[in-house]
Amino acid sequence: MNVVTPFEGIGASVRRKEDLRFLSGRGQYTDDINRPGQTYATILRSPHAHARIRGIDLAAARSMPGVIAIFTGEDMQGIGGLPCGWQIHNKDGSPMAEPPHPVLAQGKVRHVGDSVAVVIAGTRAQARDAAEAIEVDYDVLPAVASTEAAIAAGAPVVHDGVAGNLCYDWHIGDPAVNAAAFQNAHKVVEFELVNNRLVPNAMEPRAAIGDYDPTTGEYTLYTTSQNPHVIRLLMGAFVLQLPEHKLRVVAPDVGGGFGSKIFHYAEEAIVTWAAGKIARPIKWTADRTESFVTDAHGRDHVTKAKLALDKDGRFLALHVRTLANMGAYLSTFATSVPTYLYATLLAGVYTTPTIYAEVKAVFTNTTPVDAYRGAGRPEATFLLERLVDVAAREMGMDRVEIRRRNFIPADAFPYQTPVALQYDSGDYQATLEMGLKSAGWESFEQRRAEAKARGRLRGIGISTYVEACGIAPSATVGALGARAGLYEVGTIRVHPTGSVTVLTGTHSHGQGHETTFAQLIADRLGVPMAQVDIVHGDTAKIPFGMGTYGSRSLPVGGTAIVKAMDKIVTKARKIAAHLMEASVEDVEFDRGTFRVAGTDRTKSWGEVCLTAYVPHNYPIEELEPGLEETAFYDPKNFTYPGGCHICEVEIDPDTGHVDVVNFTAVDDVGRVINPMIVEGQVQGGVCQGIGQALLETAVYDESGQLLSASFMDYQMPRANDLPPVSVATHTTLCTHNPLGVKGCGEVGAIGSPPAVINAVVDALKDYGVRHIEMPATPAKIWNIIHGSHKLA
Ligand code: MCN
Repeated sequence: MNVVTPFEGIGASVRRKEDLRFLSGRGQYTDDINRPGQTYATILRSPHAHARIRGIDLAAARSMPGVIAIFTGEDMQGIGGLPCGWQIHNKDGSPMAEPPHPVLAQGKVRHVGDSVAVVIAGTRAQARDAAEAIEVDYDVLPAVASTEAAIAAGAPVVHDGVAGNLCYDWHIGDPAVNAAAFQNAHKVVEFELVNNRLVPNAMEPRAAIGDYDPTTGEYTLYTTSQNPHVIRLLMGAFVLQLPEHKLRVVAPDVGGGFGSKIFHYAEEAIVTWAAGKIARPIKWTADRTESFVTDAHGRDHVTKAKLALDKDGRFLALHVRTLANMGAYLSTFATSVPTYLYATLLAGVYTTPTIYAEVKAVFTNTTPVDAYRGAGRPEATFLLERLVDVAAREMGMDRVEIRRRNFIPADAFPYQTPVALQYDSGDYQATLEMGLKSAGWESFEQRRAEAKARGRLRGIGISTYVEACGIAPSATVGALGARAGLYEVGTIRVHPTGSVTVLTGTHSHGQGHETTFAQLIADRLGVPMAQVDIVHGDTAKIPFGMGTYGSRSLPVGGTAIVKAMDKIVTKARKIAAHLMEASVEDVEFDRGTFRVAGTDRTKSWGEVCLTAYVPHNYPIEELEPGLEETAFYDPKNFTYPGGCHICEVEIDPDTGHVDVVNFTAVDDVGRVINPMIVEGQVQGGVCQGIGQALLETAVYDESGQLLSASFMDYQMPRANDLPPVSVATHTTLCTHNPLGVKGCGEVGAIGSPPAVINAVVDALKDYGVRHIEMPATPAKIWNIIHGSHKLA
């Protein structure tokens, strides 16, 4: 029992424990759950982007077969709106505009897909049929869909009382210092770009089941969430105003989230509230089209930037103006994305002495926009890494050399950036050199020439990045406007036979926590992984938790588990000392064995655990029986993964199609717990980055219709779009958590898009291309090649 063989601890590429369940079809997703007496809900959604509701006629729908109840916004008038979790302040110190976000529309709809009514019936088909029979009298209003149009004079107003559709006008940095630095520049490179809007598209669409027990007054919500405790907090405190002990939120297996399942969505509140009204369980499951128009979208920035350089190519100053689209309502964490997750990352891996960034967030008649894998950090990285490439070209410098010249040196950590963050560790030069070697950078021109001989255009692109994750110190985020703490919770329950149950406040929906967290236990306590269960996703079982996003689960949730283990070991050593009649100071513990230092007197983990629960001959006055401990951990800082991504592409000039032929990622994610899982996480993120760079984009027409609202029109990456992704790690330890770990869940999506576009621009260098907006579709590229220029 005590000897862990083969090695399953930190650093072992152990296969994922959870995969047996998933691969054998035994996963338990929300839609797999059925409650006795269950009914089905369909949400009637607005077909218009902006309209006043003159009236809703429910008569025909009410008489349809199987209909149990229909509710509209009028029925939910006493219910609170969906809250925004982060308050931003304007430049002048005034708070942002925070218009209400009703659960069901109150008199007006503001985006296609806005929820108008809920129909509850005996079957899903009956609910759908009845929803179609509802007559809504809409007074259609002019809509505004594009980010830039939202602040143009005379634009339709999304929310009465929000002038100019401006949610906030925020800034960071000292504008005067910044302006002065531009005066001394040898060269100023100006650049504009769009960060394209993405639709998340997790494999499992969102779903929710509301249940109510009239005998106890308890509500249960089963939901596809990344953070059940946060949903309970927001829904209980703000929307339904229920005491938390009467509300249980269960997030069972979840088929991917990528950020889109962090937020508290209307449907969760609707089914929970309505279950109380009809005293029967209600299930709602989104179809794919519904997901396209209701899952919070990602990115959608329009940016103007300028970079000042001295004659040697050293960065003197960066100035950034960004417009960020919030969509029609403020989704839970939307406001923090273009501010504290974007603008604070604009130093990147460089020593730029002064940075000034101004961010205006605007409302439009589109689906709300919020965090999507990387959230803010991909937008910052894309801007910087494109800008650096453009600057290199315009300075006549080598793309690698300009980066080397401006890197924060490895001996400069901790490094205070001019945009608030203090990076604790990193070695950007080392990851760059590893990346160049692994990608065969030096021999690239030969490959370009060979490709040219075959009539293909070959290019190579590089991106060097840093990101901030492991979110975050509660005091810091609280001072910046977060309305929640961002600590994490871990409970270790050691059973009498020595097996272990871990309760964690994070949620695994593809990240492999059931494996890597069990590895932490195996490594420290010496308990084989097969005897360790990781429990997550149920507010009735886990004391509390802030959930999974911002690659925080290992750095924050994993550390809470380590802290709980510290407490377990402290108590277990006391028990061992008692058993061995030794002083506790003399008892050492190493992976399952307690030993009196310098002797051969030992006690096994199993003996000590049994004694804790069978306390015969036990100093019961001094030591409570049992072996279970809980720890809350609030980190001192973010963690700062960084690295180098290199992409190689070939373009077919006849079609404009881009083949990604090679992708190299070298990432510093601190100490690696499970190299295989880290590799998978990086590869998954890189696939999403390639999707953003080459394929995906949400297209709205002027009236606010989402034209790309199905897989026919929104191009997700498929296997043949993706190259083999070579992943390597280079470790600098995080200095403020005991494991030395940094998050890895988003790095792939953060580093990759600029590497891809830099490669595409490089492949097209003979055509005078300065920039190409994402996605770099065949049509855009064909037009570049066959427009004013011909293939050389
Ligand atoms: N890990 C490790 N060693 C490290 C860092 C991490 O072994 N140095 C392991 C962790 O123990 C964990 C996994 O890698 O098993 C990811 O850890 P972490 O970086 O802490 O990220 P989170 O678990 O908090 O996951 C969140 C992150 C985010 S923000 C998005 S978005 C995302 C992602 O993870 N969504 C995903 N990866 C995803 N993967 C899948 N399959 N599905 C999603 O929805």
